[in-house]
Amino acid sequence: MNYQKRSRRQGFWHRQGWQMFLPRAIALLLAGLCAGLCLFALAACEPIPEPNQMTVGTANRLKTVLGRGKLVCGVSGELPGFSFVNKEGKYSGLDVDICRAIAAALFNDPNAVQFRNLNAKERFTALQSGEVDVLSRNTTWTLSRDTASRLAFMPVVFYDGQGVMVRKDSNIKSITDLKDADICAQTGTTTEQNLADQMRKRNLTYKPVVYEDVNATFNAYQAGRCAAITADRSALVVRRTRLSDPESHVVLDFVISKEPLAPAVGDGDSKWSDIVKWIIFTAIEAEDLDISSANLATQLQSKNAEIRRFLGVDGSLGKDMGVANDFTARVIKHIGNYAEIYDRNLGKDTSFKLPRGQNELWKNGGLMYAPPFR
Ligand SMILES: N[C@@H](CCC(=O)N[C@@H](CS)C(=O)NCC(=O)O)C(=O)O
Repeated sequence: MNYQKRSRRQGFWHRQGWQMFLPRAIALLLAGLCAGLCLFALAACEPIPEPNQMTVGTANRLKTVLGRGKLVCGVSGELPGFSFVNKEGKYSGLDVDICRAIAAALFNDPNAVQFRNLNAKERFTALQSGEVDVLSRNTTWTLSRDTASRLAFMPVVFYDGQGVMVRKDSNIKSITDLKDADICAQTGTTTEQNLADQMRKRNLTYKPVVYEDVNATFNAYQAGRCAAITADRSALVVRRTRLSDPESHVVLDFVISKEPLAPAVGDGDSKWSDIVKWIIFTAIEAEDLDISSANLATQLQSKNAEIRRFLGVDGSLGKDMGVANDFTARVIKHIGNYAEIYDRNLGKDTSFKLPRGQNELWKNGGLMYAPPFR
């Protein structure tokens, strides 16, 4: 009785002698096998993230971009002056140049960019899912996009406002003249909501005629399906030039909203957002310091401490941020300063000839301002 009790208490692991060795070895083997199988099962059951999901949120987007050897940039591709792809597949525009500036800073190669055309509706999902590294697509910075849509907005690259285009012979001169009009607009934009707010404020009824595609929206206006079309003013100015009879249309003087257009990156990767942010500020600061692609070689020899630090000749601003110390010089060499970017895409060197207006530097009465590079 005593024996039985003891042996049961000591149990399997406490038996002595070779008779007891065999079951212990089998048990150890089984335990090992079981642990191995469990680990295997765990690895198999763990959802393997899609390559694009792996880099969202807290992940290291810089590492992904550098590893890939090129930047994936979401643009419209349909908006001359901002992002437009011609028949030869060549991209141009202010938004395109922002993508190229990032590639220049990271790879010393402005062409290390793969562009993705995104319409208004698709653009945020493409960023949230990690399909694009940056969204550079005439996108208005708003509170809900910044927070609920989980984007991180970068510095504003174009201060815009919503406008209205009509036929010159239409007698529509002001917003009140739009009473009971059919008004064309693109869905998935801030445009629809702004129009509704402005019309409600004045107790004016109207009929929104909306399309998901920008070409469908402008074609509908051209075909006379609406008396007016509303969009960002810059977009109206550039798209007007593509109508079959531009001179018969006018972009009215008034502006009904604030549309600060800014690139965006996904939320939660502050290293990546810092890098993109300071690459954009580089173009503005270069204009502020009178450094352009034309005089860069001379400016690199400057004795001015501010210029030397900015261009990475002295100090370690770039290196400390995790990029090449001469990242600013790379941007200026390949893309130029903000004035050069503006002039060649929207300003005096183009057929649009958009005045700088609010997009002048702060010291010239505009809103373009870069914090100190120090
Ligand atoms: N800035 C506004 C409007 C942006 C927008 O998508 N505008 C249209 C109308 S011109 C456009 O660019 N469409 C081009 C496209 O869908 O590719 C926003 O962020 O919502």
